[in-house]
Amino acid sequence: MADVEGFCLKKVLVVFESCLTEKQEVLMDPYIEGWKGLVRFLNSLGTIFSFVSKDAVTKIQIMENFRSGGQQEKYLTVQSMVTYELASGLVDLKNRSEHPNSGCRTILRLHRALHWLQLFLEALRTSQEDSKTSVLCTDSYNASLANYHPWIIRKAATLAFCALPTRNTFLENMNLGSPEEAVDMLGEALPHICKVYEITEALYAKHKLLDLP
Ligand code: 1PW
Repeated sequence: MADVEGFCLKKVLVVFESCLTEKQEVLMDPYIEGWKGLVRFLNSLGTIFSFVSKDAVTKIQIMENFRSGGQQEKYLTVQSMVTYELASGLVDLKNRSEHPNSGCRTILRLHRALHWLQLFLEALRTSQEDSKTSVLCTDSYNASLANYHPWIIRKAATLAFCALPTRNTFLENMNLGSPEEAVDMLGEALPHICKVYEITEALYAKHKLLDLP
């Protein structure tokens, strides 16, 4: 299943399954690991996507620093991070000033991007063979992440999507076997990403963190 670079999207997607604890908390380390895999996937789509992955890399690095820093145990789960950062006044709630790179706002950005990925892969999974990936990707982007991006980023992102390969090439690039096998795997793996997304969304909604600057 792995190609020469050892990339396999299935491995990436199953990592998100291991994010959830019995108490339905989201573990930070596999979340970060899953994102690193998504970045490898993005980079495999061509250099045109490097501007997209670059920001994700920066944000992954911020979270890794928390996980190796002095307060690392506070960042064991997304839940413990929210509790700790809010209780310690480490989150800029109105304007980005004293704590420009809090864990809460950084995870929020990745969380929104994960929603886009989820919508896109779901659209890909359920699309007809002759569907255009650029259209599926643009539609899912416009329905999610685009709402948080300024015009210039929306423009650049939409341009990059035009370079996406055809649906079948795209599915084959995932190294999951035939396009049909790739579609089956997505059907199995996407619910795990959805679950992680929903739990994070509910947590952020509960603490009114969905609009962090
Ligand atoms: C093929 C489908 C792949 C979906 C993977 C998702 C990766 C998403 C990264 C999008 C990044 C676009 C350029 C960066 C924009 C940032 O300004 C923005 N970051 C995100 C992740 O949306 C907001 O971060 P900021 O500027 O508030 O620190």
